[in-house]
Order: sequence, then C-alpha cells, then structure tokens
Amino acid sequence: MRLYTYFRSSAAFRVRIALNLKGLAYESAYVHLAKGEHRQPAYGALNPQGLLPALEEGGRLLTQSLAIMEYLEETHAQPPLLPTDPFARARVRSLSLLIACEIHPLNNLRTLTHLKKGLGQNEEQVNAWYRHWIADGLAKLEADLGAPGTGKYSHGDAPTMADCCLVPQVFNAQRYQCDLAPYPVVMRVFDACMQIESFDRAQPGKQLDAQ
Ligand SMILES: N[C@@H](CCC(=O)N[C@@H](CS)C(=O)NCC(=O)O)C(=O)O
Repeated sequence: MRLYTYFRSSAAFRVRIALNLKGLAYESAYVHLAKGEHRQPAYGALNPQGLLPALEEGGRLLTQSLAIMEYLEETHAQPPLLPTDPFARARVRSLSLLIACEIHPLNNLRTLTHLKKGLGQNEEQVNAWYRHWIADGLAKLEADLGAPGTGKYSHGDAPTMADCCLVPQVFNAQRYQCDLAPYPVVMRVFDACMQIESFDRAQPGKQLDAQ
C-alpha cells in the first residue's frame, strides 16, 4: 500500500494511525501541501479530489480518510477499529464524523487560505476563526465523551476510529495554541492514545517529510 501524505495533514495522520494500529506496512508518497503540490496537475490526475490523504493499493486509489479507515477495517479486521455492537459502531462513527465533518473542514488549508487571500482577513482574524471552531467542536466532543460508553478511549477500553480522528485534531489545536483546559475528557483520551506506539509513530514530527 502507498499512502499519499503530508506530515501536517491531520486527515492523513488519521490513516497513518489506523495503518499502524492494524500493523500494516505502507510506503509514503509525500505531497507538500504548503507548496501547493496537491493542486498540481500530476496529483490531480491521480486524485481528482486534490486532497490528502489517498491510499493506493493494487493500482487503485481510495480517498477520504474515513472511507479509507472503513476499507482497512473491512479488509484487515484485527485489531478492530469499530466495536461489534451496532449501536456502539454508530456512536464511534458519530464521534469520528463530529471531528471530520464539523471541525476539520472549517479549519483546513483551503478554508484558511480563502479567509486570508480571498476575503482579506489578517493573521489575527484567521487565528481567531481557527480557535473559535476548535472551541465549538471540542466542547461538543467533550460533552459527548461524557456520555455512557466512554472508557479509557473515546469509546470503551480499546482505541477506535474515533481516536484516530481525535488525536490529530488535538495536535492541530495545540499547534494554534488553543486553550484545551475546558476539555479534560478529550485530553485524558488524547494522553491515553499517545501512550500507544501506533499513535506516537504517526505524529507529524516523526514523519520523514517533517520540517
Ligand atoms: N474529508 C477529507 C478531508 C481531506 C482534507 O481536507 N485534507 C487536507 C489536509 S488535512 C487537504 O488536503 N487540504 C488541502 C487544501 O485544503 O487545500 C478526509 O477526511 O480525507
């Protein structure tokens, strides 16, 4: 398997964690987001969505981190990233989607670039936007993680797809110096995940393209 990745891409970070948790070897193809390599024709020809990550296997390409993690779950069942009980599976997907759909798109590169270059916002205003949506999203995550089902990790006592989404989102929040004190459950789960080698090895600073 080949993963198209960038060290700071939190969506790619999710998939790096999932691959590591499942013990799957992969090669990395580095696409430099800050230099705009994902917008170049070469990458567009490969991945029409023009985003990271993408996973290539057997000459076929999969996009969207949640779809990729579901694919890994279906093709390599152990260890599971989703619980067996249907309600619990739906809860893990809901937590994952809260991060991937309600927080991440508001703060990704193209959104911030449009705020700056398209709408003329200055750095301070863009940072305020970023922190606003982190606070909004993490407050919702904190409330949900307080519900029954949360154990050592987002759901129960084994890491799931939700944790693969939670950890990169907290890394992003830390990078933008967001106040994380109001989210003790989120941070407890984050700390528990970061004790696991598969999470630690996937972090941005440990990637070969890290700057
Ligand atoms: N929903 C997508 C999000 C993909 C995405 O936005 N990736 C970011 C990197 S984390 C990206 O490629 N951004 C490029 C840009 O915004 O121009 C997924 O989960 O894979």
